[in-house]
Amino acid sequence: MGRDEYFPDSYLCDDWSGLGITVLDAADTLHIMGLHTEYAMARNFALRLDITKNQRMVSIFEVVIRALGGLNSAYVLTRDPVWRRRAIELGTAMLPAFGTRTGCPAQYFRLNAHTAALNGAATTAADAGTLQLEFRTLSAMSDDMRFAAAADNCERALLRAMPALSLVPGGFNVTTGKFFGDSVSISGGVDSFIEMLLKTWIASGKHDNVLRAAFEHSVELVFAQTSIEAGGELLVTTAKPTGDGTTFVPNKVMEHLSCFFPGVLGLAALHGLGGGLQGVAPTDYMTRARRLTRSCYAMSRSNPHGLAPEETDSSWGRMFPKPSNAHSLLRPEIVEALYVMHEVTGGGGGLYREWGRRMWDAIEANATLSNGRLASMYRLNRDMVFHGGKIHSFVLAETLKYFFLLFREREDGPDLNLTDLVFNTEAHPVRVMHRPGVPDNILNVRL
Ligand code: DMJ
Repeated sequence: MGRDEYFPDSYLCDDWSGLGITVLDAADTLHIMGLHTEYAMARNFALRLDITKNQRMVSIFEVVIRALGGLNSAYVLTRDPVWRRRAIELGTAMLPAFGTRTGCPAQYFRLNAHTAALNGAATTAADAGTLQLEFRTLSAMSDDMRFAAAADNCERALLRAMPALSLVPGGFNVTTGKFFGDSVSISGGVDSFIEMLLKTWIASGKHDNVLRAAFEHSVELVFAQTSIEAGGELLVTTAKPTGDGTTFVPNKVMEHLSCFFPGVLGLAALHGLGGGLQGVAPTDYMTRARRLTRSCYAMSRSNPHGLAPEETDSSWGRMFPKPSNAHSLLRPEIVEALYVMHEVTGGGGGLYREWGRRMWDAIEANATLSNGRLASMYRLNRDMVFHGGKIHSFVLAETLKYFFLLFREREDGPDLNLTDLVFNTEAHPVRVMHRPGVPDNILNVRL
């Protein structure tokens, strides 16, 4: 126990961070599911974990969303000080990374290094723009404002650099403070930057209106620049600029990663944006969220195996797994959308559970090995698939958690309603509310 991620068909492990990522990422899932023995093992692991001597070169983004997010949530849900202790150590190990010219960390950083020495200034909007919620939460947990101040400073650099007339391209240079890239989309590299504009606004007690305005503006640009209709579905894809750079031509390929977006729109509507929950106009968030959730679910029906591939291509009038990316890592985004839509629609007449049931049945039937472990699936575009690769920690942190929450009755287990909490991009919940006496734009996380 304690290696990062495992290969389900062997005893091999992947160990890229030395933090036992799967354990930290899964601890709150174990608590929420009431798996007491496994939760106690995870806690015991955290008790013995020495973060202060770890000098691995890691992706700041992955460590923040999975390890710090996991530690924060485990503390918020259980109040057990061991999680807080480790979260503070981990945040401290990462703080020097913010010492760049813009205040945003480079993509990779050596833990516990004392300078932000760069081995490349290029990062992405998502990498740099998905730190604020976790570091603000850590400040609330520790009463040490350095964490929130560092992440807020970076977020300001990103907001200053956002182009007025187009979605942010994926790349961001932490030295020049400029975005770069030759296409726009809301998939990998951009996704959680947009997600966190909304969620950090909610977590600020809805006071940090710069974040709200940036989110609302981005939503309109998503539909103006990257969305298409194909085969009766509404899709969000990748678009290239033409001419003067203000007109965009979207392709017909949709990424699984982009399916975080309907859930985000549903959550925004729950919090009163885009016409609110009652919105029925075509451009209201709820209308768009319903349509996009259906399209995301359709990705799982794009092949006879019932799992959604990394990418689908709708160039032939209906969705097919894109041959070069026809595998499933059991990613969470579609079931995440089903869960949020189930919650915000008061059950949605059972529709989202029914879709979730079919997706779960396909996982049980097709993505489970004879040893009972889940496995990624390759070649969903063919009749014969094969299993392989590792199980990413997000399968336990997110995919299984969202399936569980979709099917559980609200009164079973911790109260996780979407009005009082937000899930970070890795499905780690923190409770939110304005804290009197604390400046609105710094910290409003209720613990
Ligand atoms: C997760 O680690 C997070 O949701 C992240 O924002 C992007 N996607 C993976 C899972 O697909």
